Amino acid sequence: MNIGIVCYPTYGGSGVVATELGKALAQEGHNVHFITYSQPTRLDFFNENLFYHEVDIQTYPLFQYPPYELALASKLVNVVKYEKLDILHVHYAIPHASAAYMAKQILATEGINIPVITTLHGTDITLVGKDPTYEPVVTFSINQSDGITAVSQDLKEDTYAHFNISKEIEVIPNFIDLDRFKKQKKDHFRRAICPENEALIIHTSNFRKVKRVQDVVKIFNNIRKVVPSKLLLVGDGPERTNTESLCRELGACNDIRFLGKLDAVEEILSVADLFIMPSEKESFGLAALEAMACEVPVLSTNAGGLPELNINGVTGFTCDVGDIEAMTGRALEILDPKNLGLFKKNALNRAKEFEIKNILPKYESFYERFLNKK
Ligand code: GMT
Repeated sequence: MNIGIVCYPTYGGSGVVATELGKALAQEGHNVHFITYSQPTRLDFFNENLFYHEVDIQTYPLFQYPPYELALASKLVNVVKYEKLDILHVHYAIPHASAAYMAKQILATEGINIPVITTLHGTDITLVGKDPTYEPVVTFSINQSDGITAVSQDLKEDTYAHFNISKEIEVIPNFIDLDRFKKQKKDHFRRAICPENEALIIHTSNFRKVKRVQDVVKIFNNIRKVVPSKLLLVGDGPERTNTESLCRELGACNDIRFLGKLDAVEEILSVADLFIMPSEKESFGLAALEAMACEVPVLSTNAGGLPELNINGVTGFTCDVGDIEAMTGRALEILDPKNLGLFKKNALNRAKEFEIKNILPKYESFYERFLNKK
């Protein structure tokens, strides 16, 4: 197949999933064309089946906001026509689904029928999409997609609850590359971070409000009073400064390290004992899956799709959003040496269910359904 993929190319779960999906499809022999405003971060090598088309955004003094959606739609028309694409797969509804709709209409005037698949990732529905600023366009463009997928059952239900969607939404969960995300021997890291063999706790995110990073610090501050431990915070974003202030207020700075945006996060995950994800909303929780693949149990909230990934009492625990006391108790239960080994083993076994080779065929057969209708 000749497949076009549209996504956000920077750091962020939806862009990572889209890029990894494209790479895996290319390995299966499909031609994959990425159409985005800059080179996706994980697309930094040569593969004969992978192509990249940059969307040019023209500025003009009249434009306070350059119309990216129009530039994207025009680029899609060109790429579909000249690269003879069979299908367009857009990740994150805003503005990709409506740009794809516009391109589809333009191509139809030339007798070209391009099926459009939209994958909903989370905030395009739960935070941004349902805001009245965007809702009518989001509803319309989701309904106009030929196929719709969501990364969890919860996100599917949320979409039906908040938008007037007339089509079937297929749940295809996110996936993991176990060749990259696996426990590696990095004992020297562990010795450097935890010289007294303290427990090692980790959180990775984009430090947006929805991630509740300050809850991580509060839970950790309780844990370290019972079990000697260290906390690594990976990532960066708007809540970083407030989180640093909280660490200072709690007098916990010596036990907490901010590592910033790390590419090789699997190396640090390899030496961790517990991953904390206290998100207010989380459609899937890709970062938690990455931790589980490296044999790290997860303490998360029960928000969104998290309980579909993190099995309460098996791969870790799920608690109510903001319940710091409950989360502290559960963290101590996981870290108890008589439990930790089993939680680690269960986390890995659960991650294996999401291995890319199990999920890729689901996308391929989903595409086929719409190609056959062409
Ligand atoms: O979590 C974010 O802020 C980034 C966001 C995105 O769109 O890149 O992540 C969403 O998509 C990921 C990939 O499908 C999911 O694993 C995340 O759970 C989801 N984030 C939220 O729902 C908050």
